[in-house]
Order: sequence, then structure tokens, then C-alpha cells
Amino acid sequence: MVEGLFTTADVNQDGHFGADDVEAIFEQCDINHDSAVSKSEFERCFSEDAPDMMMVADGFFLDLDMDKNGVLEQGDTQLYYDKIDQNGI
Ligand SMILES: [Ca+2]
Ligand SMILES: [Ca+2]
Ligand SMILES: [Ca+2]
Repeated sequence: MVEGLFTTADVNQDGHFGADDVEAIFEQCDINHDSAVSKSEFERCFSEDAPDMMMVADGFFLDLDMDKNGVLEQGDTQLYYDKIDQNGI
């Protein structure tokens, strides 16, 4: 994981990426409150203060969207936690 992405992903800045950060992403990025984060919501959320984060946000979104249906939902986060566990991060 590149450092820029890690810093971005560590939403609550506690030094590691975990379930709490994914929940924070959902809270912060679900702009229309439909319990799913679309790619445009995600991009807006991450690149608001830093336009050059768009590419990183895109890659991170693809990584988080485990079932590849174009939106982040609770099911994706569960799959992602499993992946994190497997990688031992
Ligand atoms: Ca964190
Ligand atoms: Ca949404
Ligand atoms: Ca999905």
C-alpha cells in the first residue's frame, strides 16, 4: 500500500487501517444517505481538499468494491475486512 493511500485510508488517523476507518468512510462519504457509497460520492469525499487524490481515490474505490457492482455497501466492507485479515494488516 502506498503511503499516500494509507494516510488517506486511515480516516481516523490512529495509525492503522481497519473497520473503524471503513465505517468513517461510510459516514463521511455517503452524501445522499442511502447506505451505499457511489464512486462519485467516494471521489468527492476524497478529492475535496486535494484534486490530485482523485487517482488514488479511484484505485481505493476499486479495491473496496469487492463485488465490483460499482457501489460500496456493507457487504463489500465485510469482504474487505476478510481480505485485510488474510493479508495480516
Ligand atoms: Ca484508523
Ligand atoms: Ca450514497
Ligand atoms: Ca459493491
